[in-house]
Amino acid sequence: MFEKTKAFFKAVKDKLTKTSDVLTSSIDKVFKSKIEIDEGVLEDLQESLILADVSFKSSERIIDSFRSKIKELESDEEINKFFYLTLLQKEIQSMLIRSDGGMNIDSEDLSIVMVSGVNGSGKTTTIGKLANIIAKEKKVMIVAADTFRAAAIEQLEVWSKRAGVAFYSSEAKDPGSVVFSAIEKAKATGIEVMIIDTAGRLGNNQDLMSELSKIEKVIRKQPGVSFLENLLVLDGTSGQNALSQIEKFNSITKISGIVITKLDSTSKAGFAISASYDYSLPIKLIGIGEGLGDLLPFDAEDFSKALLGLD
Ligand SMILES: Nc1nc2c(ncn2[C@@H]2O[C@H](COP(=O)(O)OP(=O)(O)OP(=O)(O)O)[C@@H](O)[C@H]2O)c(=O)[nH]1
Ligand SMILES: [Mg+2]
Repeated sequence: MFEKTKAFFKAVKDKLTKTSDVLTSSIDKVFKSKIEIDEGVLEDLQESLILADVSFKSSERIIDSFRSKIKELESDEEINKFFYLTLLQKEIQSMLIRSDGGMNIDSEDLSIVMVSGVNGSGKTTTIGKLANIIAKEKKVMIVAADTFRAAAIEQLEVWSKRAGVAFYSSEAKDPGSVVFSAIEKAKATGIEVMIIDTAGRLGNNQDLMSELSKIEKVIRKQPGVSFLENLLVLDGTSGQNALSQIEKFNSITKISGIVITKLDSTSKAGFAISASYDYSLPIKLIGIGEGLGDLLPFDAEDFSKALLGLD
C-alpha cells in the first residue's frame, strides 16, 4: 500500500512547484552570469539552497560534494546548469533517509502509530488520510487522545467517517487513560492498526511534553501491543523553523519518522533535506493538500527530482 508509483511522482512534482521555482530560478541566475565555477559561484549556489530553506549544515555538505566532483572532472567536460542540477539531485537523494518498508505496521500484535507535533501542523488531517490508506488492507481504529482542544474529538470523528474506519473517544480527560481503554477496545474488536491523535503542543511546554511520554509508557506497558511508529508531523510552511521541533520532540519520545504536511503551499520545502539529514530521521509521508487522497509515501528520488523540477 506504500509502494512507489508513477502517479505519485506526478503529484509530488505538481505540488512542489512553489519551492522548485525558487530554487531553479536562483540557480538559473548563477549560471547566466558566470560560466567558470569558482568559490564565488559555489557561494551563490549555496545561497540558492538556503533560499529554499535548506539548513546551513545540509547546504555545506551539498556544496562540498559538488566541489569535489568538479575536481574529479576532465578539463574538457562542460559544467552547465543541467550538470549541476543532476549532481545536486543525486546528492539530495542520498541525503534523504527513507526506511525501506515505508510505514512499519506489520505486526502479529496490535500495531500502534502515535502522531504528535505542534499546534496546527496537520496531525488530525494526516491521521484521516493515513487511516484511509491503511484501511485498504487492515482493520484500523483512530483514537482521539487530544482531550485538550475544543472540537478536536469531533474533527477526528469526521475523518473516521471519511476514511471508513473505527473511531474511539472517551469522556476521560487524561490522554493516557483514553489510550489505555482504546487498546482494550481495539483488542476486543480485532483491530490491527490503531492510530492515536494527540493534542498540539509546543516543545517548550514541559507539562504537555511530559504528557506525551506518559502516553508512550501506557502503550509500552500493554501486552500484545507493538508500538511501531511514533510520527512527528511538521508543517511544511514553517520551513527551517520546524527543525528545532525535531530536537525537542525526539528528546521526550523517540521519534520513528517524520511527516511533512502542506507541501502544496510552501516555498520552503528545502528544509525537508535537513529534517532528514541533520537529524538522521526518515521522512515517511508527505501531505500535499487537504483532501483524503493528499497523503503520499515519501520517496527520496521522486522528492529530490520534484524539488529541482527534473523528470
Ligand atoms: N494545504 C494543505 N493543508 C493542510 C495539509 N495538511 C493539513 N492541512 C490543513 O492544516 C490545518 C490544520 O490541520 P489539522 O489536521 O487540524 O492540524 P492539527 O495538527 O491536528 O492541529 P491541532 O490539533 O490544533 O494541533 C487544516 O486546515 C488542514 O486542512 C496539507 O498537506 N496541505
Ligand atoms: Mg488535531
